[in-house]
Amino acid sequence: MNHVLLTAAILAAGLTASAQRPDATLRFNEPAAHYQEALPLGNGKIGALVTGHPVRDRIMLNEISVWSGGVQDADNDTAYRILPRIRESLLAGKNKEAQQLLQQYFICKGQGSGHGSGANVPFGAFQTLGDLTLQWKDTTSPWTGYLRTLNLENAVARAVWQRNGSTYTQETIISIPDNILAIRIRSSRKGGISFTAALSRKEHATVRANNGLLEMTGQLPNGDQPGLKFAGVLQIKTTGGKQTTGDGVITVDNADECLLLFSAATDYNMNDYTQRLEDPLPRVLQTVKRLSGRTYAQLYASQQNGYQPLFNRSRFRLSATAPGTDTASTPGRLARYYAGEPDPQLPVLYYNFGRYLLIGSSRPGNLPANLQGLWAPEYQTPWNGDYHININLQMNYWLAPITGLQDLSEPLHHYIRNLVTPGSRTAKAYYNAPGWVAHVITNPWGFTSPGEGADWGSTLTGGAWLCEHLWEHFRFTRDTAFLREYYPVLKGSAEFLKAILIEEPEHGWLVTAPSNSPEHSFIMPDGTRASTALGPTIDMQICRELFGACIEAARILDADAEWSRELAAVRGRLAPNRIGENGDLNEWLHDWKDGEPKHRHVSHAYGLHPYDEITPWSTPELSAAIRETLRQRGDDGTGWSLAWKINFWARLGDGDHALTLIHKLLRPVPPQNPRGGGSYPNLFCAHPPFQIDGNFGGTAGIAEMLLQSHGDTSVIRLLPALPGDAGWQKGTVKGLHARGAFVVDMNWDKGKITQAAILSQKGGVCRVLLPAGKSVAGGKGAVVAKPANETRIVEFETVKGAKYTIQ
Ligand code: FUC
Repeated sequence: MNHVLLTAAILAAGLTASAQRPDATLRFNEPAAHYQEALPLGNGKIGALVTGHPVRDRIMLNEISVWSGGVQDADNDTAYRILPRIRESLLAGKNKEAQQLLQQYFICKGQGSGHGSGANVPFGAFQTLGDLTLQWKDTTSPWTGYLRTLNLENAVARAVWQRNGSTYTQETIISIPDNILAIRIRSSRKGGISFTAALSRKEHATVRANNGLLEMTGQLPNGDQPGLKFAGVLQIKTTGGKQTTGDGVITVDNADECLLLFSAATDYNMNDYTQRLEDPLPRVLQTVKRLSGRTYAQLYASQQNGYQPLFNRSRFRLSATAPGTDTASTPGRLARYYAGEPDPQLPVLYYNFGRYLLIGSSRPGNLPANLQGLWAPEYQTPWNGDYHININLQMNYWLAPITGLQDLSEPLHHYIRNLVTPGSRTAKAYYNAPGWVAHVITNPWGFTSPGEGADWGSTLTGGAWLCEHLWEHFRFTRDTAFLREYYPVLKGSAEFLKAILIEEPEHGWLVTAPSNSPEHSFIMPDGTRASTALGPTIDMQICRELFGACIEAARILDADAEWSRELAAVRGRLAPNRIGENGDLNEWLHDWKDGEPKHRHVSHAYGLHPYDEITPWSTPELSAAIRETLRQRGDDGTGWSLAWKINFWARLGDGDHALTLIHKLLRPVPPQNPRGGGSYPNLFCAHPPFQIDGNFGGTAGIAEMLLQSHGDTSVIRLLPALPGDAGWQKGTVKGLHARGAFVVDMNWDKGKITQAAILSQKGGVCRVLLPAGKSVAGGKGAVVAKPANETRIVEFETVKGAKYTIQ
């Protein structure tokens, strides 16, 4: 590429190279050839992946509720009868036999997830809505000076290029308040814009031109039941030139400027997924018509009002820069960073991108972010793009409370609540138990049965793990009304677990049965390989966490005193964490060998993160055992596995090791030949394939390196895991949240806090690990904690709305 031309193009577009913050811009010198190079935009409902091609531009469209399949009864109603036999086998140490029984009688009815290919079975799949393509009339002249950026500060995807002496600028936004995708195309030469726009979908859709608009409508497969209906509408407004509609296309000739508006909806009913809304087309037409009088500037202004307040709640900045990173392409930066060149702004960009993606894929009133957020160009999205609850959906939301986006967890909370009714049926069918259960795979149609493979699909603590997010929401916000509202969900999950626990023969501990440690297998001393087990460590940790949360919640809400006493007694009898012969934490009740020593799930470290019963300061021995477990597992893994490990090392207070994992997470993965975990050119996390959990988990991990507030007393720890790397020694972060409803801003230099401020949102006691030599001053300047020679925990009563300064 001619450098002079590139500079000219940038200047023509009113940008300067240095105006692009390396910590807030994704940048490419080419159009996207793969979706993992495209620029994602979203408002939590509509999503787009923009390729920005000057000849054949493809914008991949999504709507978060575009799910095939539908409500089904997948519970095997007589399964509970076999439960005693399964348990007997487990108690007799015949795990393989138990697993065979499980596979035979204790899986879901029907085809389950369709072995991950469920698009055309009742489970369904999250699918693309279709494509918007812009076929430019001029297919032959070359283009130069190409630049494509995604600016995370204003959520604008922009492509600029020169062709035939004209500079073209294409800007795309998706507005949160207006629920519209808007593309503005400009040409510096009058009459320079000629293209044909089409909406398309390979299956189950019809496109027609109607009154100058393009309408795409369709209905997805759901066996012999009616499937979900969807609709998308495109309108193009042109300045100059002319516009004609043809057979399912709109053609624009010689326009000076164009504004494309697109909106979409389905008949998925958020209030009751067993029912359908009315036909979505009239609703979408109404949205497009209502907005058709607006200029791009007006739409942009309203989009900024929707987006910026969310994005700006938290900013993380490192002072160090590396030359050239403000003009280098994102894939170029990934390659150089992985080769060991410094680019301290790249992890910051990752942090900003993670928050950007959550704002784009999770919006109150909608479904939660799925395995791909809401960006899926596929018809058979990998793993159905579903809601896996043995790590993945949970990981999607770890970043929300810490990075100031907790209100965007509402879709998750709503989703969890929706699992209660079907989960109660599943609890009866399989365990003859009260309360509710959800296993491993779930969908927006209320699927809570075990999956079709006993080895992976029957972990019975998926729903209970989700409950952690309800409790953590309370810990972060101290919102008692929320706790009251969701307490029955927590309680129902605890009631289920309490009812299904059995005594194991050796110590009389209470354990779950049958369950497994997510997707892992063990080798028993006699050489038996299996997955089905009594009381895998993670289950026990989840029980302790949930029961503890329920006991505490009942106390706060002044409810269920008797039940909560019973629960406390049961909690005390749960199988404890145990350290094995090799110094690592046991993953199962016994010190069995790992089926796969490098397995991606490190489920038994759940007690360290996300749960916090194990910490370096309260349980140093267990903490050391997890360190050993992590050493044995190694530093490689799928994308989300690497992300989880960042969080583990941050909680272990080892910033250097956390940075090693960040480095791995940023390993460039080519879309054409993806192998091993890392990042695609557009920073989408590569499992591979693309899975967004790694983006969100990685962002949460970075936040955990900067601020922690877990553990019994929720002590706020500033920079608990700052790496020794030169690039991290000076920085600022604002808007990180701590448990207890505190918001923390801080600056550091030479790796040490220079100043911090803690805003108390709700009042109450604040505990901080105060660095040596620092004091805390209250709102009116009064010193509430004096400096000391050593780092220590100080505790002070706060006033709601007041800010406390550490300096
Ligand atoms: C979990 C993981 C897999 C994959 C799938 C979607 O089951 O074990 O690696 O991420 O979810």
